[in-house]
Amino acid sequence: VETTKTKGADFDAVVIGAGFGGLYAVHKLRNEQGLNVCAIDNASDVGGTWYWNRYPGALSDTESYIYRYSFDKDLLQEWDWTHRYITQPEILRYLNHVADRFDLRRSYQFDTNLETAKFNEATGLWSVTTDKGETVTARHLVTGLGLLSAINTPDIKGVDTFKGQTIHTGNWPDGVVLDGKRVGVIGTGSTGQQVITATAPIAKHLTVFQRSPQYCVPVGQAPQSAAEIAKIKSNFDAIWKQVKGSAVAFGFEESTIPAMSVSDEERERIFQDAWDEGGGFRFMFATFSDIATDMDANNAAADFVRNKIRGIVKDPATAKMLTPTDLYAKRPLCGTNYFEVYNRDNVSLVDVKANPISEITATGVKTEDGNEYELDVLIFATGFDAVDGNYTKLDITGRNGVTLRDKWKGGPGGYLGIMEADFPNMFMILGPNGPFTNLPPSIETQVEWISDTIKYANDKGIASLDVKSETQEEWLATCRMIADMTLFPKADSWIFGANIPGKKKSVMFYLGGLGNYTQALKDIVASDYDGFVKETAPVAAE
Ligand code: FAD
Ligand code: NA7
Repeated sequence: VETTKTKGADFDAVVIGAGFGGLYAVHKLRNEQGLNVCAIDNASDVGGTWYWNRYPGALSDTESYIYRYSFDKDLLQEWDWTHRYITQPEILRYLNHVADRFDLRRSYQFDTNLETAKFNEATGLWSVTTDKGETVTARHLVTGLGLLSAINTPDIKGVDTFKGQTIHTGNWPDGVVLDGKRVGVIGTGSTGQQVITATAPIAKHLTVFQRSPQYCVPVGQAPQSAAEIAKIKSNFDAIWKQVKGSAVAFGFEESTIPAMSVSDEERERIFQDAWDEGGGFRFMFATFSDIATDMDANNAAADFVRNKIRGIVKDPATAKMLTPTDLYAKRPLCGTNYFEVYNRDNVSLVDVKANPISEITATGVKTEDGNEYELDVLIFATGFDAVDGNYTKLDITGRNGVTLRDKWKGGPGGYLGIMEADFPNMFMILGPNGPFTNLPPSIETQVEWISDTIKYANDKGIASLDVKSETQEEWLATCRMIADMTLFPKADSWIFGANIPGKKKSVMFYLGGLGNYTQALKDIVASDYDGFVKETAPVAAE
């Protein structure tokens, strides 16, 4: 029987979320530190992103061998994969296996939503209330609410009148039948491209409603042989060392060569090699060092992809609609024969920037030019209120009655993507202004730091640990400075919160790379948490 070490509290820690982040937090805090942990998720089971996003075609575009945990050597050896990239069902199976293997499920209460969390300054405890009407107290609150988890369904007139089936990709029910149906997809981001590619061969007709065309390169999906997998497995120590020391943590060395420093032929060859090898992050970061920072380099990469689109798509008018003219500075996308889809007779493309959707009717979608598209199923691949979306919809109250929602009105803050000044003992996983990478290694890095920090606080009898406002401000200034050195803020996307109507565009990531980020975390520990407010009374840990 676990006993609570925190005097006067129901639990030592409450963990929210059963994705990669929350699961690992429960393992670290409960299994390794012996803390008494209560965990909840509003889903019916573990998986997070991979529980919810069950749409056909859902795939991680991080390669299989590094879209996983690295913390357990046996787990790395025993869990197999078959292809270079893993699909949603495989990732969900993996996370279920992890939950079983580390006996994590018994700490969870599923189908339970966190509604309010309030910090009590007198006791140094968090009081957490759920939609089941339960309230529990704990010293530490760890939130793995997900950064691409709060779904965004645009408020389009008549959306409730549609008589067919309406589905958001991020809340995909089981048993959806698309075969032989007239299917509409709104959205052509990463998710839209995946669901479009998977639906085109089975739908009677697929109508794609595109607002902004996006660059897409091949993902390079292919079976991986037993020999290749064995080689990776024998090399995992070196692989993780490289991944965690790199910038984007996608398993390749980022290029150090500026695009314009080589001849036109050489540049074309390097882009072609990356196109043939596959991978969006690889195309953006392994080809040249300055595609995300230099206009000419960016344009060269963009031009290469634009030419490919013109070469692939047979109908010139459709090709033109599919060809982006803006910067190549959103999250880089990749897929399997995405542009080829538009050569099919049963697929049509509607430009809803030129002709916005005016309303959704009982039978389909109407655009402003008066055209009507009759549909049986309407799929919203319209993305997420990313990063802070799951936080600002909750009532989270810190010191002096300040709420996170109010504090982040002008755009989210966040220290290291983990903490927020005035919210002591609260630790976010993938909160605002954390690293922009392949995420499992960043999640692990954050959860390990959170776990070490909680241990530090408990060992020292620190009742409440808070980051000083000035420490946080310095971090945010760094994040803004690095973002401004890149072209990313110039493109409107979820990375800067520009995809949600009314949301203030702001810096939400540390774009300095995982290696530098990890060093920043280590420096904090080495400085004995200089830059933090440490209150020792009331002392709780026994
Ligand atoms: P999540 O997996 O999002 O888990 C958060 C959980 O918390 C969810 O189950 C949610 O329902 C629950 N929750 C939220 N609020 C509450 C509340 N108030 N009460 C109770 N429970 C709550 N990342 C990559 O690195 N590579 C990829 O290729 C990649 N592909 C992706 C493809 C898609 C379609 C999507 C949506 C995301 C992708 N991601 C990818 C990002 C992915 O979200 C992360 O890699 C990772 O799964 C995040 O794990 P997490 O535990 O932080 O959050
Ligand atoms: P994204 O990348 O935010 O894409 C959403 C798409 O939906 C994008 O094409 C949007 O067009 C489109 N959209 C959003 N609202 C509307 C309205 N009102 N009308 C028409 N079209 C609309 O989300 P994803 O789920 O694809 O990907 C998110 C991340 O998850 C991805 O990067 C991976 O990391 C996994 P817009 O471009 O805004 O014009």
